[in-house]
Amino acid sequence: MSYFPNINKIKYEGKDSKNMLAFRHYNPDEVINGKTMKEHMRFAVAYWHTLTNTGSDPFGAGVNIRDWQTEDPMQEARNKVEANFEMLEKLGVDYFCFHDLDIAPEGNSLEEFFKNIDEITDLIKEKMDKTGKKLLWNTANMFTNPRYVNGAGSSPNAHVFAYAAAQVKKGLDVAKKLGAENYVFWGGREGYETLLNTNMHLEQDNIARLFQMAVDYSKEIGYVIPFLIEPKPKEPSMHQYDFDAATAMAFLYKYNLQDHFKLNLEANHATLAGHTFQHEMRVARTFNALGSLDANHGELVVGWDTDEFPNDLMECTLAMYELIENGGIAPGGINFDSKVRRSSFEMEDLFIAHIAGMDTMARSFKAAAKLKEDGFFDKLVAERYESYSSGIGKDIVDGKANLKTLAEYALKNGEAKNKSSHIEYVKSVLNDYLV
Ligand code: XLS
Ligand code: NI
Ligand code: NI
Repeated sequence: MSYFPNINKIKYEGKDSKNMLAFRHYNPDEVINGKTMKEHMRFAVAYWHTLTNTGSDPFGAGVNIRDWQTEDPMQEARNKVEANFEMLEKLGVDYFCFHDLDIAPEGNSLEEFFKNIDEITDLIKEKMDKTGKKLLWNTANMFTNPRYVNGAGSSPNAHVFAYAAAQVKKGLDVAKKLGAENYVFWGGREGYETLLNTNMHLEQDNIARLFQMAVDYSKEIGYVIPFLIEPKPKEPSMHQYDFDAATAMAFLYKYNLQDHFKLNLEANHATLAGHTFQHEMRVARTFNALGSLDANHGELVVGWDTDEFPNDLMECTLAMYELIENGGIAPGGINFDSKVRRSSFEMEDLFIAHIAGMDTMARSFKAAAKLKEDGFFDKLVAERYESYSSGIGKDIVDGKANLKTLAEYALKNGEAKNKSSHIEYVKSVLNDYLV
């Protein structure tokens, strides 16, 4: 059974190709700095946007043509497994990611949900064994079901907390069964709608308790992989507790979870928080906590989590530079938490959009590698902080200075002189790397 009978394995045809179903920039076998592009990028397909999303929005019904949809939810779930592996195979992408709810219907009880998950993960495992495709991460959807109206780990209702715990436990069992390389927590409803009736202290303590239970359980079942928090400032909550990378790190340190958790950073969540993707990655790197990436792009004019396929070369190049500085992204990857626009409703748009996203990331990676090779930023930074490599600056960095010695220095040496950064020129030359 094929869902894309007219699409063959996507090939690299070079930048002059006019074929929408070919890579123009992403050549999986191209070697840069001793590794293939495929090894650098570790691309993943997001199950929810690709196989589950219907294209509905708050003002309109679903529009996407998806041949795997049927009346019987379990049959549809099986169909989606077929379609997922066909896409991975034809795109030449090695990884995928899912929420429990993306792969299996909930049925009428938790028991039935778990039974459905068991059946579908058996099928997924069979396919993985056959194709060598891998699970970058899985997660539990603890935001769609009405029970999570007030949150999951942060719910004021302990019975709901227990449900969340059950889903996380199952999620970790599934991670072990399928050899997931990471496990993600995105807390869409782990926040508040209003502080008027909220016990913020208890809610945050409880989220940390749930995380600690996950750490404990992963040790118990002998399957220890990086846990990843995915920060987002808001939407659907008015305020989400893991607002951004810095807030998430403060949380992890407060609850002594920093050794078990890293961050899964999403471009669109960064801009929702009033940051850039580059900023979020840089903050994570300063904590040695860059775990994985959700690649997408937010339409700033619209202002919500539009989850567009990456298309902004500057944004992605600066992000790929952080990735290179991080020494790569493994065991994380670049997951396309991206969905086709509502007007791109045909089946083959799923391919066209992934190809475009992969091309954008590949171009950006190459530009970033060149920036690194040329020492573009390294030179700028070295020059800018030069005063710390000798004399009084070196004393400060080495911990040999104090307020008295510095006051003496300042009194003796007169007014400090600053240098212009010529930043306009820097940005102009940076643009040259993008084309
Ligand atoms: C939503 C999030 C979500 C996570 C996984 O905004 O990006 O899709 O990646 O729960
Ligand atoms: Ni995401
Ligand atoms: Ni998102």
